[in-house]
Amino acid sequence: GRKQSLIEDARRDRSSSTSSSPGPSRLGDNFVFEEKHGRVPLNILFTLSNQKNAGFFKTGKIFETFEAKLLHIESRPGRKVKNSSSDLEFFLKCEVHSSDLEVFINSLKKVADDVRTIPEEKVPWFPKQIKDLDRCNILITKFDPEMDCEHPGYSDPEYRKRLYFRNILEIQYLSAVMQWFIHMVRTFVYPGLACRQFLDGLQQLEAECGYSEERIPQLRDISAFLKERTGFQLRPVAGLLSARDFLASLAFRVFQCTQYIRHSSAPMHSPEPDCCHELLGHIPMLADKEFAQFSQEIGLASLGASDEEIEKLSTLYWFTVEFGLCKQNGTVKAYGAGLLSSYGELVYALSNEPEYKTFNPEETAVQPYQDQTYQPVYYVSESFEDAKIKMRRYAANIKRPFAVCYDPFTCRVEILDQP
Ligand code: HBI
Ligand code: NLE
Ligand code: FE
Repeated sequence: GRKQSLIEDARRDRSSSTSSSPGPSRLGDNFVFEEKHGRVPLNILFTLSNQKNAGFFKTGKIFETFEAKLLHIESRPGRKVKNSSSDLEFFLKCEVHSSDLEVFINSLKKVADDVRTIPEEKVPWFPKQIKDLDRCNILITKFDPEMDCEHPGYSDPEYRKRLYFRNILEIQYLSAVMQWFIHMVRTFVYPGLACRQFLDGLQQLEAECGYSEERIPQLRDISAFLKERTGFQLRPVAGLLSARDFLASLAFRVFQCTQYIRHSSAPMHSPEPDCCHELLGHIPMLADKEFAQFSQEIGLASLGASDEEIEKLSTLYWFTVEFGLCKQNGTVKAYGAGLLSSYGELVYALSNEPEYKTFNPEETAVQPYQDQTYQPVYYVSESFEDAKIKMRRYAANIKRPFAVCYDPFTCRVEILDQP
């Protein structure tokens, strides 16, 4: 009936139109369709001039005729055209039978002005609630004592065997590290180099969480401790995760924590995270409210972001959470966990050898870095607060076709569409 006659109209139009107008046949190139029951998703924008407001119902008729499934509809004042009062602009999301696509659009063009289609954005999957983090499990094998002759454990078969299971069995050694570390923190060395938040956090961990020379603190206890302070919890992980998966967990205040320990021949620096790095670098910092929030905000900004944006966010994470310096009472102090857990690099970073740059997210995000040895350049922020504000501003400018909002009551991420 009516659909058939529209299709015939469209055919006639197409044969009479000149090739200078590419028309909707171009559609096919612009879309990557994922067909659902023979229907394809379509986002359409059109305007209706004030005089033609009744035209809206004509567009509705077309939707009906083509059995298009309407998913979302929105109107807003459009551009002003000459002296007419303002036009209305409509944004619609729908699903149309793929075979009808061209005719459908052409029919709309007859009753509405400025009909445009916008491609469906392809958003990478991301977790919406804590249990989805089970799917954030892409492990990256980067520092492998089996393959890499530079690895301090390469010529130690015992260590290699242990690391194969990614477990701490070297309890004695971890005790020794803790003993040395706590000593350094208590003496004048760390107070001169580490930021106040770190020293406070470590003191609390000693007083309340079983950090000591004699006892190995258990992940469950530390997790419960953090949960009470800042809502962060720990989750054991076998090694380096993909940046996307690692950052996503931060959005839920979950920190992925390695279990194995570095080789005892190189206690001062390990290129990869190990339990010394997590326990003595990250955990004291995560007990600070402001820092916890800073970490979560990086995580939230990463959800559904493009690969390029993930790369930038992970670089920002690197130069702040891992290797950040900030001023406190006029002196530069370390707040990055990669520095705090590595006495070797901590002393180097606060010597006058490396280059310092002022933290500025746009610039820092594209600074190349390596993870084999000490950093040649460190970013200094005026204060913690300053880094947080700048990072927030940066995150707000990341382009995503939606906004996310964390609900602390349900521990879920809510998605707000913003076309
Ligand atoms: N995975 N387990 C673990 N720990 C990290 O610190 C870590 C990671 N994956 C990626 C990563 N860090 C870096 O890319 C950050 O800059 C995001
Ligand atoms: N270099 C750090 C350390 O030795 O503890 C670990 C850095 C992990 C990114
Ligand atoms: Fe780390």
